[in-house]
Amino acid sequence: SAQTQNRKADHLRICLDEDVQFHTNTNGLERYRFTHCCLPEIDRQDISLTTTFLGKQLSAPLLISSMTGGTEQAGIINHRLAEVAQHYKIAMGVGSQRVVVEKPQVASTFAVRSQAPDILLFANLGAVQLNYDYGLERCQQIVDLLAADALILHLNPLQECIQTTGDTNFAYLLDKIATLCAKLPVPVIAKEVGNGISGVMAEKLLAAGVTAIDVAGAGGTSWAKVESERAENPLQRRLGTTFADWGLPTAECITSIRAKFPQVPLIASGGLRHGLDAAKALALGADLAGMALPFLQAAAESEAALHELVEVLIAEITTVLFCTGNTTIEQLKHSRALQSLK
Ligand code: FMN
Repeated sequence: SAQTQNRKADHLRICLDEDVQFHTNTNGLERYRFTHCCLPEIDRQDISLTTTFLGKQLSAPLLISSMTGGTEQAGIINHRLAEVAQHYKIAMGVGSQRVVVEKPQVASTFAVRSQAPDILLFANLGAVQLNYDYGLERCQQIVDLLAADALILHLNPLQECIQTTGDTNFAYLLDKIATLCAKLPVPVIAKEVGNGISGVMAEKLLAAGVTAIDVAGAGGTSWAKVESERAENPLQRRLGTTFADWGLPTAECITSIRAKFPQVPLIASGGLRHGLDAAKALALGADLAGMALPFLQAAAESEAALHELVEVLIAEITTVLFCTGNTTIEQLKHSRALQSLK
């Protein structure tokens, strides 16, 4: 557990101080452009970003992606994130809760529900832990700690390859996910960590009983790079460098999953860096837009920086709606305002 805590501390430090983003591979959204409407004929004040996801109302289709917990600094960050999520009524995830099961005294660094009673809140665990002694009981414990609305199971095969003592037994995991989905009373969301979920894999996960997908595609934070920075042996450092740009661009994941599954609750994340990216992802069919690194950077700075970030994101999405002549996110999605450039 000391090892798990050190890893969490390293992740925050590396993500805040080093260049950890994809370089050559992008989120794919630059291949799209909104058709500008020179005469929207709506009042900008009438625009509403209100959205419903997994039965809960949000004031904007935004998610603070799963990041941290388990150390003092992580606790401060989670509590700042929860405060801003509650203030703006947006969704939030916490980082992997494996550390709590190993070390129950760090529970308070995750326990943000009392501070954010109304938000859509996601628990988090690596799916591979289901092959390492995690079953229904521990998953329920993780959900209960947050009074979470859903459990995110993250899929991170590449990250585990580059971690010094990574958990790389992914055999028969889909069956275990299916068993968990059948028994856990809250919905399960399958999420990557920045390498993307293809249409084919989404189909398998949904057939296993997963309720929603968060694509967490390529183009933003590269976990191969993060783990390469902290890897102890040269082979893994080199693996991380070689695979720094591996993965499916976020835009491709969204379009391929949406084409197969018109109704499935779908989260876009991975390399979204402003409200224009978020709006493009929504227009491509996502229901929520998630961001990790931008929220971490703001949270490390101050609560004021976090509030400013959310206000900017809301203003940017609102401006897209205004300049495409749409009053709601639902209208935007059906507007065909987004054009593919190739
Ligand atoms: N994803 C998880 O599902 N569980 C985690 O515990 C987790 N820890 C993270 C820690 C940090 C410091 C950051 C920056 C990201 C973490 N992620 C984790 C991945 C993010 O949720 C997200 O999928 C990924 O960073 C891509 O989004 P981005 O480009 O907006 O950063």
